[in-house]
Amino acid sequence: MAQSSTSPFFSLEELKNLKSTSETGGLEKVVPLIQRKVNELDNTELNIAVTGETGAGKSTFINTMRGLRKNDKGAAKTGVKETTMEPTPYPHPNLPNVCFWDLPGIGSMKFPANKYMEKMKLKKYNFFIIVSDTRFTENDAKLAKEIKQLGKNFYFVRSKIDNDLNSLKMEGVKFNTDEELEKIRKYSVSNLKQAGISSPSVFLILNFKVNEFDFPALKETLANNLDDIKKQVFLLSLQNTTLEIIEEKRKELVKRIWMLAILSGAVGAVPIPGLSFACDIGILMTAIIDFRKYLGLDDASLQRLTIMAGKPVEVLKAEVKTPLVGEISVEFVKRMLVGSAVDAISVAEAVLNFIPVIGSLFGAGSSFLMTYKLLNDALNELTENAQRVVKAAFGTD
Ligand SMILES: Nc1nc2c(ncn2[C@@H]2O[C@H](COP(=O)(O)OP(=O)(O)OP(=O)(O)O)[C@@H](O)[C@H]2O)c(=O)[nH]1
Ligand SMILES: [Mg+2]
Repeated sequence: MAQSSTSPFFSLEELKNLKSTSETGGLEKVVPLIQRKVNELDNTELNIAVTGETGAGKSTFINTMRGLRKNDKGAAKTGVKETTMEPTPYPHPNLPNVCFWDLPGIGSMKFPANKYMEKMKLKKYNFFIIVSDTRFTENDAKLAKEIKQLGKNFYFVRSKIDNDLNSLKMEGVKFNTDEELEKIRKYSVSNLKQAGISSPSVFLILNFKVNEFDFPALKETLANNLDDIKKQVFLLSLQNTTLEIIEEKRKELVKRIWMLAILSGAVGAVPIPGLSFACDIGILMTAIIDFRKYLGLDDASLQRLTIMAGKPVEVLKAEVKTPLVGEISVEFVKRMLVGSAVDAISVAEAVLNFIPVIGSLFGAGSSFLMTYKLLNDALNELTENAQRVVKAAFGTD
């Protein structure tokens, strides 16, 4: 049973619990359990602290992670001397639960390091990014040790790699880029080791190029070190800059479909006038609207991608060929349901065999199955569109 490879959002333990609850109390008894799980996702907060010395590139990094450039609405100010000594929150434009916090570097404070730790309330952050555009300082290391004491993760980011390479070019030096990068990495690591960090990993990035140097590896590492729900939220917040990111998002959204389908199945029979089966249209409409936002197909996301990719928005919009980005009305979803109904029965057996625990909860033709089928189709269609957009944006395959 390839249960873990499809990873429905519930653990086996939870499924067994759902099953026994429904057997003793009826399906309606499981609704609050599932609703709680759905809410857990929507309410999960992720607070990411970005710190480092003045001018290191913190604000630029935060903007890039949010898919923004300095002149965009809501972007953090860059290239100016920060005057605020307070942590400044920058919520993600699509997922405001994901928040980046701009923290002044310890060195920029007029008070001693231990006061800094106190004032910055380090406990509230899920993990820390420590940025430097030159060498990491004693202060950076001191902060990392403090973070470690709190049992949290920290990541060293060496920004402005382009400047290093440009300087070599200007000096007329013949060089091999990979070798130079390795030198910078070794130098940064030995810096940090000297300052007492045992095995630091350093990510070399250029803040304006999300697909170059260690930027992709950084995002992957950040995601992989988060627990299930936080990982999902983080992944969904990433801008669609590679096909891999889209695939990761798709996998997370499949988990969501399972949950919504179970919810719909359990809330059950909301009869739909004109249709021969029951389904919760509200769940479907909300899911489609959410999915296209997570997959970067809403207008605002496309606009942001335009800026990142340096391509006109028309070029990206031309790749979006699905009515799913239009207005999602009750009538629209009904038409989709009618279209899905025919083959829903044919997938019924496959799905129900695949997840026997759920299969025994819901029958063929149920609201569970219709929701599962319709959202899967919608997700596949949106994913294909998102893939075309990212190819057009970055010319990748
Ligand atoms: N070439 C290059 N310039 C960068 C990079 N990242 C940031 N910059 C520039 O470096 C300058 C400082 O960047 P900020 O993001 O404002 O730095 P900061 O750490 O927020 O600075 P403070 O808020 O003053 O502490 C700006 O002019 C940025 O455009 C990079 O990766 N490469
Ligand atoms: Mg700044």
